[in-house]
Amino acid sequence: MRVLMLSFEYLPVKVGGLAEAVTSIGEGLVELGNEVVVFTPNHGRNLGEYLFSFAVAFEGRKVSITVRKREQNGVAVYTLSGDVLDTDVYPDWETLLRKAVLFGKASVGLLNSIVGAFKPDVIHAHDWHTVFALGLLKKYFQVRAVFTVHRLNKAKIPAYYFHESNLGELAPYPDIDPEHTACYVADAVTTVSRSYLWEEWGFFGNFDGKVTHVFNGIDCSFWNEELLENSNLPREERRRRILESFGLSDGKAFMFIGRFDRSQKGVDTLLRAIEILSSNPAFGDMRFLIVGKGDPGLEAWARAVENRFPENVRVITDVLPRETVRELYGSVDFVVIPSSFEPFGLVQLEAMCLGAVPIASSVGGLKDTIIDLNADPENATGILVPPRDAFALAKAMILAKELDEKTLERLRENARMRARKDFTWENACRRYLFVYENAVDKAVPFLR
Ligand code: NHF
Repeated sequence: MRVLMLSFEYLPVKVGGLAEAVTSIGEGLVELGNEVVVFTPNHGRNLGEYLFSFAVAFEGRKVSITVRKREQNGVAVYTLSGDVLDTDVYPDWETLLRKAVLFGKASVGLLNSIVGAFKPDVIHAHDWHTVFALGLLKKYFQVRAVFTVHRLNKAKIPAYYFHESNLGELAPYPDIDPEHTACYVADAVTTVSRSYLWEEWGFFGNFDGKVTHVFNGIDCSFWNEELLENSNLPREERRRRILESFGLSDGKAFMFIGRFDRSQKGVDTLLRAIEILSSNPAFGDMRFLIVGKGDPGLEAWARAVENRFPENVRVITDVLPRETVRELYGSVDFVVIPSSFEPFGLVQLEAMCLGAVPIASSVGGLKDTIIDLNADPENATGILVPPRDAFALAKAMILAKELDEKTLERLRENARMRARKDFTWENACRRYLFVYENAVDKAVPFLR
């Protein structure tokens, strides 16, 4: 099949998990013998070779759009440059809306120029920023369209932006939910885990009959224990060395890695859990590596916890290279993922590939990928706890700390197998192909 993908992120341009997911889907589809073209904004990066320029009408003036193209692992990536298309990936809200509109208009001009050589069988758009591109391409080229929600944004935007895009017919009200509109326009809608689909059924239920889930995957060739610097050393020795490098003595090591935000990633729940644990005798043997940054209030709280418990806690606010993160996963005992919600989550699978046992909230993709020790001890791959519950998390961490080596080894082995077999990008791509062909099972039978 010829697949045209629309996305604001494509590697190496990465802000969150979106870039990894879209790039892996593109490359996975190529590996299965499909032709994949990506349209993405230039974001001021100038990657690839200059191809041509054209003008589009935007906000009552003419804007010159420059097209660049690169081949990346078999995928043809076209970038669109000019005016607001060259800001940061996600600039301030108003500029972002204007950027999404201009991306839509420029995408029409670009497909118009290349359609003789590449007429897509399907357009696959990712997240709400592509709503105008999706609407316009669907309108002018009448191609089957699939829209994937990687994370619901739940914003409303003024109808004006649809009028400016020549999509007034999609804006009957003054305030429009762009995700709802994208799902309405698309012939099929997907999201990245089954539990997220169910948790957000209040939204997705509006598209009952054309919505389903397609799980993301994980690239275990990179997240691989054999590639660790000290892969020959026993795990406890790697842990001891890593903790020492942070100025900590040895102990059971728990790691958090992620954005410090108040709505999703739950570092606040972890900090509260550490405070609760501090009065427990088990605390003396527990070490916490907290990696990430973001909300200044949360960073200050994390620093305060570190200052209060200097023997137990280290906060690392540097952006770490992927290779360093791999070393950490390959050395710590547990990775804590206390998200309030998680469409899919990648951290748990990265950890599972590298033998760090996940302790995670029982939500979204975390719930779908992790088999809980209490629910199914034989097949377990980690421990699930209720979200936003610091007491439950503290209790689970004590339970985890007390686990014997045999149980831990079983958890690690189950987790490795599950990540490698069940959550491959190849599986994801095969299922997307069914969605493209309208041959996939619909959501409802899945949910029952
Ligand atoms: O893995 C890629 C990512 C997900 O849970 C993640 C999220 C955004 O929040 O699909 O998108």
